[in-house]
Amino acid sequence: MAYPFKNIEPKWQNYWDKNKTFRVTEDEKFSADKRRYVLDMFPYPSGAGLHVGHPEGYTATDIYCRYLRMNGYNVLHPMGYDAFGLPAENYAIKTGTHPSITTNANIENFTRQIKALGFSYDWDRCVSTCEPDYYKWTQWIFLKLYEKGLAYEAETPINWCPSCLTGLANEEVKEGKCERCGAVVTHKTIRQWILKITEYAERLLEDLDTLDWPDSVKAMQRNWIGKSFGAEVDFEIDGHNGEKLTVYTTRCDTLYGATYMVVAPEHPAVKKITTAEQKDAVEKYIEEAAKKSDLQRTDLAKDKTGVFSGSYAINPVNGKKIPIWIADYVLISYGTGAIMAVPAHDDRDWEFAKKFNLPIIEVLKSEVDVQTQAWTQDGIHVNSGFLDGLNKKDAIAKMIEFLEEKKIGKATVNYKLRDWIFSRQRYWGEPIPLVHCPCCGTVAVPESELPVKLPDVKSYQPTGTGESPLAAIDSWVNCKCPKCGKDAKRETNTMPQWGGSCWYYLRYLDPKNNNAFCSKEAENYWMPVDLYVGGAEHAVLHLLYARFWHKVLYDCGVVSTKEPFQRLINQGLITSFAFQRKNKTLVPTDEVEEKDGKYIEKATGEEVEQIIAKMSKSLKNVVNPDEMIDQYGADSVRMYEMFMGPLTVSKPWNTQGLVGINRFLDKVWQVSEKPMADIDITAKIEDKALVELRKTYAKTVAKVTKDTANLDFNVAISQMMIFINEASKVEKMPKTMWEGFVLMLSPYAPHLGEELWEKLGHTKTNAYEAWPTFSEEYCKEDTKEIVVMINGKLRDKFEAASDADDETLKARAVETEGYKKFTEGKEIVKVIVVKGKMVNFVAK
Ligand code: ANZ
Ligand code: ZN
Repeated sequence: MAYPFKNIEPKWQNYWDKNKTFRVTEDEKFSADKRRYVLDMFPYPSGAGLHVGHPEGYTATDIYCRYLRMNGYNVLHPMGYDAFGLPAENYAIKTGTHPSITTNANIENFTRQIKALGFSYDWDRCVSTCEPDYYKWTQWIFLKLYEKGLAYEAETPINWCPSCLTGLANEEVKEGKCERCGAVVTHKTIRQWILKITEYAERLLEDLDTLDWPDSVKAMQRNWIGKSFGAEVDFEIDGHNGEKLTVYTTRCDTLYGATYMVVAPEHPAVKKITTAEQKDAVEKYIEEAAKKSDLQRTDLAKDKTGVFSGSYAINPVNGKKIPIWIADYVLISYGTGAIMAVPAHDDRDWEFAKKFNLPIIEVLKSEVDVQTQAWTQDGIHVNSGFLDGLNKKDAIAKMIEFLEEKKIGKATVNYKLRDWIFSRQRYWGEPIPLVHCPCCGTVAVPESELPVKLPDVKSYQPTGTGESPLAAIDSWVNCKCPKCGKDAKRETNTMPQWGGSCWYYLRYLDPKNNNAFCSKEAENYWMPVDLYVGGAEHAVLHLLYARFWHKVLYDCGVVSTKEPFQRLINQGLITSFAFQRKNKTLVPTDEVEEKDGKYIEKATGEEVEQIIAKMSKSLKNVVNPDEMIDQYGADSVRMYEMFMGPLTVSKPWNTQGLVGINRFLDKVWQVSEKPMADIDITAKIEDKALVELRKTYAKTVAKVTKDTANLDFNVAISQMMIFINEASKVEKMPKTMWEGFVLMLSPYAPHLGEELWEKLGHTKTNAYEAWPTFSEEYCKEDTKEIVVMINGKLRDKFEAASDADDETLKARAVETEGYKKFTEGKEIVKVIVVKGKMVNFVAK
């Protein structure tokens, strides 16, 4: 018999909604160690609706939160929407529909879908980043950054997407292409608002050590911040009256092997060092380089290009004249924008030297011939004057000492991290709350005038000139200067989507507060986030930006923790099956049929191979959660996603597996239809099947408890399946045992859990019932009946392993009802344990 999930699920969803079962407050009854903040990465409400990837992380946190509540924790578990962003705006451009209309419709759809999965969110705390009473505080935080000098305006060449017509952050450029639309990113020089994240580079790096995060994510952040220890070395330009060019190098030990120098095409010294004969060639080269992205320029695989400047520099250690080249594999934005090239020991320099026939001099004893290949590993220095005989580490130290003493260089640290280009020339984002006044310059909008609301516009089309569509609305742009009252103009740039998502976890703490982004009390009560679960794609962008803002807020004294997210877990990607032909091209799933265990492409009759791939519209292998819920129920979908494998690994969707889970829940339902018996499961039991079941139950309690706490949900589910198999065999079900099982099942399949709990005669939600416990003693094969005596009288009995030690027996005895009843108000003066027989208490 199938269980009636179609009735059960809406019933309990309504119950939770109506009773606000999961509303949570800053209740002082819970001590600090009994409070938990468990956070999901909030979704962007796209028109496509929820993806099966969303419920994976959301179910995991939901199970964990439900488990925590049943273990006496006060749990904050909120949900909201990252609602600004380009898709809604692009849709507005096409259709004229205001982005807030599409966004709100999408939010409604997402909310319906999320609620249909039975997650235990406190919906009263739901936030949406595009609401004025939310972005008021995003703007407020921006002003904090501005006041602290961490937001500045600059005319700089930025990454520019020629298709989205907007500037992009470095983090939004993937392999030289726009992360959103795939267009090749170019450079454009426009007025920008930039956040000084570089000022926090060291702290962002150091504090990673304090976090319980996946090593891979920490490594990605470390690489992104890219701290490197090196030296700056001054090279005199030959024939320029002692004028110098400074290079940055991490290998100053190789100075004797520097056979040429390279400056970036944008380097300010280029004009000065370019000789008349080389002028035309240099100018042409610079023009070409400007068209390329940084990645195209530095990629090792790319053909090296460059041009000789006509000038020479003097190598400060040996006085040799070396040519100065201009080449785009040196970036203006890193170090000093100039390098000393050591082709014998650096791959890029080697490629370049080979191409342009520059000398290659070995300065570390190499295991390869440096004329045919660079040697980049350690070695003993040769041809290096006072460094000869030293290894790399010692040679670097000695060289730095030399440079500093001669005042021609110094040890320095560099970071790859660049300041964060924070303005976007688009409509659907938070207006940057600044005013430009002809008298006072840039003026912050006073807090009392926040939020600076987004005005309605007629055309959402980006201007392409580097101005946002807001610039066209005179009535909005023209304003009075908050300082002097004269005519002024509003800043028309908006913030990137990251702005709103940088701090949403703080707004959940106190979402309706009109006087502050959140109250100090709420912040103190909940922060930091104890567990944050989301996709690995946010390893750098969102997680780095949020950490940065959090640290700024910490410095402002408005948050109490240095880091926002103490523990982070990335859920694995849910993939899907797809098919490929012999030539490796892919076939959409609906063009393939199964015949005799083989997959055949319908049109050609050829056999194709089943593979695992990302879900994609074009392959027609996207799984729609709505359909799955409709066919198998939300509890099945939740449990299946947890049963697919460990939370953090990538796993392919297979609807057959979902069917299996659905059958398991049917079996649970069938067990619940058995007669429930009042059997004391801690006493001696004769029925063999029941003794076996008790053993399994003890093991199930132990395993499900441990596995749920450790987020090993797939293993916990396996154990529950074992229990249900055993339970199917008995005639009557001991009621207390069934209650325990139902409670353990409830975080996983909450609708069914509530229904079974009600069937057992309970009248209110089981969400706050105590998590079951049961002695592991019952797992043991060989048990004895132990009697509990109080002052010589038999008061209770329990089962224990025949080899259980005195301490275990004592502990078990004091848990019995008989003990509790007959020792109440008395003092135990003596305990006598007879192994395998009895525990006798002398009470006064
Ligand atoms: C000489 C040298 C010899 C170098 C050698 C390396 C190996 P990281 O570790 O990433 O900081 N470099 C410096 N500034 C650069 C720029 N603006 N654009 C491109 N390359 C630049 O890399 C530092 C090394 O990258 C520096 O050390 C420099 O090359 C190069 F056997 O100097 B080295
Ligand atoms: Zn003014």
